[in-house]
Amino acid sequence: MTTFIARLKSVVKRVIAPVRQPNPITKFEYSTLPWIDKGDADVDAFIRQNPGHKDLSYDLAEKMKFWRENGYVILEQALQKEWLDQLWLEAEELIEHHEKYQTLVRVDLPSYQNNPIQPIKNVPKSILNGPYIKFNDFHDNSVIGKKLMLHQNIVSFLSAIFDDKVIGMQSLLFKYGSQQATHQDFAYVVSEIPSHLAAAWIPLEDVHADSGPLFYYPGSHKIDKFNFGNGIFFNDKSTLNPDHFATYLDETCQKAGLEKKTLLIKKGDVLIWHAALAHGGEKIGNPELTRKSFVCHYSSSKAYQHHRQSPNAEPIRRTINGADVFASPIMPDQEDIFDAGKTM
Ligand SMILES: O=C(O)CCC(=O)C(=O)O
Repeated sequence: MTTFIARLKSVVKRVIAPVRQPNPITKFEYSTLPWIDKGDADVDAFIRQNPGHKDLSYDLAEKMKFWRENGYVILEQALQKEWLDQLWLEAEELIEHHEKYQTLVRVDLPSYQNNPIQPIKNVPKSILNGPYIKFNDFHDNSVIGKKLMLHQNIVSFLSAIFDDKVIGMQSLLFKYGSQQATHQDFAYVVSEIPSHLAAAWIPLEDVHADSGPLFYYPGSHKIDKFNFGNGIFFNDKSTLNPDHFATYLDETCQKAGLEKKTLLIKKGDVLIWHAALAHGGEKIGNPELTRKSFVCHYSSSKAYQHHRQSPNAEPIRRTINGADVFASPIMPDQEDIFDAGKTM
């Protein structure tokens, strides 16, 4: 009898389990795409209906049309250089007196493999001053970081492509090139609607070709999504890994005839890219060369309603240029400790 019941349970499990498994997500759901990614997107009609976008350093309609086809835009000389210098000055203070600060850094070195995310005070200065470091969410600590993240020229573009209020989700600060393999951000930076995601790459100095510049494949935001074995997001249930993802993206872009471009922009310019633009960091050719940069990820108000580190709490919002960024729920006492940006 016991064996019969055990066998019956096992049959029921085999029949029921697949039914219970939610279908893995293998593409962006068409109905939830930002309007500009839909087949009938009419940029000129949008501009006519939303005439408020004035005083920008670029032609919004032209940039939006370029975005729809290529999955990125470069806004030339859109950011004040004094703001960029101030941000890097603060980064230098953060490194120099790291024992005073709690900012989290990611260390991509074998010795940190088990615990790559560390409070900055625990990481030696020699490591902080080298490659393999990403400073996480420094905008939490810095007024100028927040002002750059939600700069009018960036927010105006993003609010047009989302047709919604923009939310600054997270940021990374780099001293050297990341050398990161080809990827698309939606697999790692997950908003509640995965297609409602974009990023800005802000150089804090002119980019040198040997410093490990960012590379990207224009048009790659339209290729079929990679399946990690459990859908389009990479997590602990995935059976394939970021190396497989990179190989798939490089091969698929090559087969589709998409050109690989290197980002050699100047301080003051900004690159904004689509959730699904394939991109990565080139190998560093000259280890003496820095590639100081600030990378911000964004979503829309509809798609990002709670801070990822506190999904059940109402976020504390800071509003700049009509866009929001949520205060850190884990380090409230570290918010805006670098406040020189207040008077800039
Ligand atoms: O700056 C880089 O080299 C890579 C940044 C990046 O790929 C990202 O933040 O998604």
